[in-house]
Amino acid sequence: MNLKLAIQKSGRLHEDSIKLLNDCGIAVKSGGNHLRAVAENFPLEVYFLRDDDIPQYVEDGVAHLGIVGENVLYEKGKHVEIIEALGFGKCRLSIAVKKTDAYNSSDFLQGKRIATSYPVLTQKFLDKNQVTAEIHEISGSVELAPGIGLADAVCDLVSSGSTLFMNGLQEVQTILKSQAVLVRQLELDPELEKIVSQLLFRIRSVKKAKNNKYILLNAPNESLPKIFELLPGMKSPTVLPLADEGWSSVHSVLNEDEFWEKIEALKNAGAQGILVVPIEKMIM
Ligand code: PRT
Ligand code: ZN
Repeated sequence: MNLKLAIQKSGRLHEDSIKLLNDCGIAVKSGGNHLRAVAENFPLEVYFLRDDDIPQYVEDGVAHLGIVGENVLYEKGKHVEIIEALGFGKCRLSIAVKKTDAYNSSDFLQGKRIATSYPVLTQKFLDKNQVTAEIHEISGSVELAPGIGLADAVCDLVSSGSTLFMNGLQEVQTILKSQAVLVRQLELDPELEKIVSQLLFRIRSVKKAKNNKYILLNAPNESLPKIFELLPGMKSPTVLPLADEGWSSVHSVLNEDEFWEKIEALKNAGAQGILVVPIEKMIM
């Protein structure tokens, strides 16, 4: 029995989705013109679809799992369960107005026309802020709408912000922060549940490895207590004596978030010859 996973056929989430599977040791070839690919070494079939269709396919059980942006997922409002945030495809859904407009609060939008591909999320935002505005649903190039007089504001996805900027718009309020997530059908056959657990275990190991670095350093023995305090490691750091009397080599794992702070503190505590190495997998 194969687990069926739906991913984007082409577009911003496609490559990262394939890469995630490959990092998990699952060999799947990128879409091309195929609708479906079977993994060579894991009980998985991958379906290549428009991202907008993925929530529905997973709700219906045509696919058991899907990788999709939270923006699409919440807009579609389908009954699926998020099982893991994947850390790629990060963006935000934001309100933007003309650069020359003074926007102080959502009251600015009262009675205005807002162009968006996300009518449901936009309406929810307006309702929450008790604003009545006219929503114009358009499927692409939303950022052009104010310039051609079709709308006064937009509600659109932003990552770097350069698209808004180039179209004379300013981002004024974020209504949703989004990233790609792994979703599943609510009810699954026990045999498929097992495969989901295996896949999830691999995904989490890959994610953890990405967020951590392996670190090796040398230090005089008298600095070791201070250095141990700075190093959480997986359990406790590995310490090996150096050929140089009175010196040790310390090996540990550092989290990406606190990486530079810790390196600075380790240097101040007496660490020398610090080596930092990427980790491929972390099995906890
Ligand atoms: O064909 P299909 O329907 O599958 O694809 P699509 O065209 O609907 O989606 P696609 O490939 O554009 O995006 C897929 C998903 O990527 C989105 O649903 C988001 O979850 C995520 N994502 C991340 C983004 C962006 N970043 C992003 N920047 N989706 C769109 N954009 C747009 C943005 O709106 C702007 O127009 O990219 C443009 C560049 O953004 P800036 O801010 O960097 O200029
Ligand atoms: Zn789409």
